[in-house]
Amino acid sequence: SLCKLLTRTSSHAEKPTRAFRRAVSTAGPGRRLLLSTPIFYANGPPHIGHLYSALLADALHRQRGLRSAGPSRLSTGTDEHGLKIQQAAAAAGTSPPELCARISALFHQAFTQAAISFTDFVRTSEPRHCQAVCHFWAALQERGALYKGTYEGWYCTAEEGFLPESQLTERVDAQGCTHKVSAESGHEVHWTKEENYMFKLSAFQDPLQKWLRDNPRAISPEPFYQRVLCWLGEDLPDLSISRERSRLQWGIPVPSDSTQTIYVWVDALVNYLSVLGYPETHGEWWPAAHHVVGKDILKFHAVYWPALLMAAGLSPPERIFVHSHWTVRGQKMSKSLGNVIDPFACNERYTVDGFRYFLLRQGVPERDCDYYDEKVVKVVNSELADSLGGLLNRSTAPGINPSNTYPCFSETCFPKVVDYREAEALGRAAAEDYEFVVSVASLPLQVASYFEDFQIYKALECIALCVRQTNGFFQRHKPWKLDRKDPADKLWLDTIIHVTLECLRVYGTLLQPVVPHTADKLLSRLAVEPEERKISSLTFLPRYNGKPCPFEGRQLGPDTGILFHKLEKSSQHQIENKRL
Ligand code: ME8
Repeated sequence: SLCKLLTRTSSHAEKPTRAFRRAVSTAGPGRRLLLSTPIFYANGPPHIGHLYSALLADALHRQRGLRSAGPSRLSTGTDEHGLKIQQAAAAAGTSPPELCARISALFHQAFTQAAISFTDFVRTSEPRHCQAVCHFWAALQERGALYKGTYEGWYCTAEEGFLPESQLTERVDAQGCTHKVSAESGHEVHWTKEENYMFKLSAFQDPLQKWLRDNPRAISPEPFYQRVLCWLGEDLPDLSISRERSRLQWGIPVPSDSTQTIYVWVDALVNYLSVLGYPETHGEWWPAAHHVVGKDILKFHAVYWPALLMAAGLSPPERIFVHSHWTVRGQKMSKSLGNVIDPFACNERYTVDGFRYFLLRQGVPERDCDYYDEKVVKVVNSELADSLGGLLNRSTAPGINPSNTYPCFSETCFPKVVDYREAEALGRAAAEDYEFVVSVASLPLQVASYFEDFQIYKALECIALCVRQTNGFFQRHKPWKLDRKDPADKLWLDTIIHVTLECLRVYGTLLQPVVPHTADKLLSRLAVEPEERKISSLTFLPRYNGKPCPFEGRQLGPDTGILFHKLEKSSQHQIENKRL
């Protein structure tokens, strides 16, 4: 195949090929997979950080569907119990159920609007979830993982957890009073003493270490894997997993002891099982689960959750994908700073695909990323409107392609060569055209490998680079200067357009998980039928290898409109969350 021939001459194709084989071997056809986002606290409306988590999971989910890798589900939802919600409802002068219903609906709406392809939306106040949590609790108890103990320590309501002295600092308020606060979040902590159920977390230090050592890809990207290994090297105290009901009524009661409420984190984590029908049908899916989480909740997912699962007789999830945070003009997003960015307003202003593209293209899981409006306009205009849209426009313009068809490729103009330094003497394509075609041919594998490693931004970077190269190819040969009436020129003109459309077809196919509407528009314009849009059956330039190209001679799609309208630069500095 072209791919084989070309990858032999391309050193950078080595890595994706290996990674892709690994991807195929661990995720073979028919294999089920649950992808998940965290479930979000129903104490405030969604912001772009929440949307980012959902987009990452959505892109993985859509990409998997296009690879025909097997049935997959994408779960998301809202986390509705706990002191935090109880207090937020009181502050808003409403009841917890009313607050949760309202906020949960906003998350549902935001994700639907952003074309998140979720298959399950779970609310922890639903009976199916409460039943799953009770069953999970009973499993922990039956297996001897729980005991009753008196717990005292500094409790942080905002983080819903006890914090050790090492994670605290002091803050002096305007009145000169000193308060103990969490060093990480800055939220105040209170000394709390109560009788709780304790989970024997300390007993899982060795099993957790072994699990990670045996599964080096369990937590990605690598720095987060190392961080978890580091935590597991330190003391791992037992965990308090219930609260006195007198202090916390808004939660699930401990099944055998109504004076206690189940700790909100145990409650929340079980959502990944309740969406799978635990305790009845989860076995058909679990442990094939990939959790997308923010770095703030890494310990809960990479230490507590696997330990709880092992204690309940289940396996840890297969993979945990961790991402960092969006800041706004260098500051943490927070309601008190009033700089929370509203996803509804962003989708409206930048379009759904424009904003999806921006977040996934600019978000780097390993490090925090800064958001500002001018950057969105710049990235989206240059890459979606100018580079990709411009390329489609130029290569399908009536002046260039009057028959409005997918033109034919000519082997005479672009002959198959072993050493492309000789190319120019044989046909009309130059050595750099062969090099460019090599990079497009290796793109699908490269993109698959980046998705597999949770580096979607790198996949998009590679695609953007190839789009630029295709524009360069088109520009270099100035097809508008060729004479369609001259038979030799016509062959070459058609070949230039054919190669360009083949490239666009590859980009459209690979971009489907990220910009589904734009990709659909692009592929429809290229007359690519829905069943021809799978990544698994993507071929590039088959005519180069003497194979037939099903698109050759096809009439192009009727929608000749602009692929992506340029966004207007705005004088308004920031989209603020009007809902707050
Ligand atoms: O922690 N940038 O819910 P939560 C990027 N209910 N992502 C961000 C972000 C930012 N600035 N801020 C938040 C909870 N996120 C629990 C989870 S799961 C069983 C229970 C995203 O509403 C990121 O994914 O505080 C983070 O982990 C999550 O929202 C926290 O959402």
